[in-house]
Amino acid sequence: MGFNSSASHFSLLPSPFLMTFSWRNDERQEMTSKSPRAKQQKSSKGLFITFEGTEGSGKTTQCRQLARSLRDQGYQVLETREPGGTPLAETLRKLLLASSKAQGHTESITPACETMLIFAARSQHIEHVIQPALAKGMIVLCDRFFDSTLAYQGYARSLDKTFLNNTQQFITHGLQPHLTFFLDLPVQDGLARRQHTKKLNRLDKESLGFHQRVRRGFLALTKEHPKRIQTVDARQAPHALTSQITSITENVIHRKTSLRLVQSSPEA
Ligand code: ATM
Repeated sequence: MGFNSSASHFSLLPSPFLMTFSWRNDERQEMTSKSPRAKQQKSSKGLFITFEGTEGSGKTTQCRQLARSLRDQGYQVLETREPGGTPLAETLRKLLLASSKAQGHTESITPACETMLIFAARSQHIEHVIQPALAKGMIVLCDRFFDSTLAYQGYARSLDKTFLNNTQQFITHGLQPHLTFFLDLPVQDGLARRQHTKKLNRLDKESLGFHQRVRRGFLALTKEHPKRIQTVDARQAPHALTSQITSITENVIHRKTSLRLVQSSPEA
């Protein structure tokens, strides 16, 4: 044969893989130790914490409680969320979460379109909000991040996880949370809580099977990243959960001596 086997292998793959392959090479070049982006990543002084969980697990409340507790200790804290966190990303969030009927049409959103809107929103969020706050030495608390993409789009929608990981690398240049809380709750308990608390969005209305695949996805991720992802039992009373989360965070702050966290000046 007049062509080598690896070239033929790639030519048989669908086009997103081909893009992924070239992004990987670009990334390798970009992240060499002398590149500006590698320096930017190394110079990040702050602490990046994410909250993950299935519907109704209470992560938004816990994120807010942790922010309050850290601010009481003098830390500068940024609370944010995904999808969203910037004006443009919040506009993309609306497109993602409203039903097509609410948007005045009947066109269903494809899994690929859903995924790309999430990554587009994340790119804006990282560049304009997360990285600048980390560079200042702030603690960034983010309600959902890339583990949600793997759980919802990867495990529940069955999109290719290698493609998702490579696209994440392409937009984040390697930025990863230092610490992630996974608030674990049986799916039916969470969905029952949700019925009472908020207007359901397009993803809330997915089938029970979908939400169960999401939870299984998160559980698989906790096994893959046992150091970064701390699983907490979301069936506990909210105040007990807050104390557990606060104590884990304080341990991480004290252990990571390389952090240069900014403190608010005491009030006069
Ligand atoms: P919250 O309900 O936690 O605000 O999140 C909005 C939705 O966005 C959530 N589903 N519901 N219901 C999960 C979904 N989402 C993804 O599908 N992929 C992602 O990467 C992120 C960040 C969120």
